[in-house]
Amino acid sequence: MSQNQTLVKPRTRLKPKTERPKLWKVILLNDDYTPREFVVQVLKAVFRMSDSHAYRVMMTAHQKGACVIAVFTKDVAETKAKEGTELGKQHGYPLYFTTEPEE
Ligand code: TYC
Repeated sequence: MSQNQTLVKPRTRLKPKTERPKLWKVILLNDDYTPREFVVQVLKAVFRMSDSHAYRVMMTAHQKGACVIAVFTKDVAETKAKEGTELGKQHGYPLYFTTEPEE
């Protein structure tokens, strides 16, 4: 066999492909007591939504019982859900944000 023949050997991957971190949904739950306008203010403050987007999200939760707001990494999702829920609590409202992993 020739000495300088280049052998191209398919190499099995040593470095595992980096998996994307799973994303978590932040979900707004409806309740009977929190004023609509307050929900809109919280959505704007915590999730940086425009007035019209916040209003649509609030109305979806109001009519359907819940509305997915956005997806974030686990840490960010939990922090934002806590911030929103805490703002409601500070004003005596049962406003509640929860999180769940995306499939
Ligand atoms: N249902 C509330 C009301 O009628 C308004 C509301 C909307 C509260 C969405 C929570 O996630 C919510 N005052």
